[in-house]
Amino acid sequence: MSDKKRIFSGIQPSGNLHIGNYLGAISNWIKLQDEFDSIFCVVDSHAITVPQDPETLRKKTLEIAKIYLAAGIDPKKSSIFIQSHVPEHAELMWILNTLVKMSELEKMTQFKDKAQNGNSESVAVGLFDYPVLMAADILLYGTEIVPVGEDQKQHVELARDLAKRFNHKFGETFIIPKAFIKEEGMRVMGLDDPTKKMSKSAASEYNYISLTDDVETVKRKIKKAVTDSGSEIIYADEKPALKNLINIYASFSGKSPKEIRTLYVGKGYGDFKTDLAQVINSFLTPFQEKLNAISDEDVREILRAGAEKVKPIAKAKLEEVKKKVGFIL
Ligand code: ATP
Ligand code: LTN
Repeated sequence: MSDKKRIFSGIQPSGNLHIGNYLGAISNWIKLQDEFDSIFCVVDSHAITVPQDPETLRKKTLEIAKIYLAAGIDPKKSSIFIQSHVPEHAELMWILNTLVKMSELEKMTQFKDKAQNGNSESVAVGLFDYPVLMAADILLYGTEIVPVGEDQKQHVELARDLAKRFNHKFGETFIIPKAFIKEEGMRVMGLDDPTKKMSKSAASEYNYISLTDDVETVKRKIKKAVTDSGSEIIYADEKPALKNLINIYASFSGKSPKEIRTLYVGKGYGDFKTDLAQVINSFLTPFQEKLNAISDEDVREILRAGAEKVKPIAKAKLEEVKKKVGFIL
């Protein structure tokens, strides 16, 4: 491809993408795609680690790709593809599975959260193995940088460890990847509970603002968002709910938290929330117009071309790996 450094990232086509996914991940990718050789994946194989309705999964897979495009991922600069279109991911995962220890996977916080604090009785083996598939995604493409939200740092660390372990055992094969986490707006918290991250699998829709929420829904959700005691607009760790709302305001308006605080001196939560909904909507309305203008046919074609472009890279790396472990090719 080119001599630019490679970045790789992905999002699961499960649930509704929210402003946390946008601010923590996608918005970051847009800027990076000029500087790096970029690959963005819709990770459908990861999505089925928890039960999915097949029709919804198909619809969401195309929707995530459309969201990438509407947000500004340019298919001329970046490759966009569906994970299951490149079976090398699953093959490499199997080989990496033989290098990872049960105890390493048991430590993963995402697994612990999703398996209700380690209650592994009722969850699929695929959910346990999720980080190894993610490591395969990353390592197959000689990825140097993995732009993700802070919650994924532990998974990228595992990919690094597995790359080093493989290299040590079988000789230099994988590039050691690094997580890239944006400082500001990196962790958007739930609107109904500022102690937990905004999440598309949250029980209540009042936890998140979806990228497809309409103007009225945004107003309603922001109005219902929890705030801290007091009435002043203050940016402080002791006021986590307000801090989160100010961070969201700052990310979408380009203003600093300090400027926002000054704007609302002498004003109350009501004024602040009305403006916050407006700030979010002035991002979402044009974004949704772009999103709705992309047809299923167009996005399918982009995804097909994306898979064609990345397949040779994945194939070559997997072949190298198979040779090193002693498979006959
Ligand atoms: P779920 O809660 O269902 O596991 P999710 O909302 O965390 O899903 P993912 O598909 O796991 O979404 O994450 C996609 C990307 O968005 C990842 O890079 C992740 O770090 C980032 N991300 C997810 N939630 C947030 C958040 N609240 N704030 C910032 N970034 C986030
Ligand atoms: N687990 C990631 C999604 C993901 C990913 C990847 C991110 C799957 N494979 C490879 C970066 C690189 C998440 O965001 N939940």
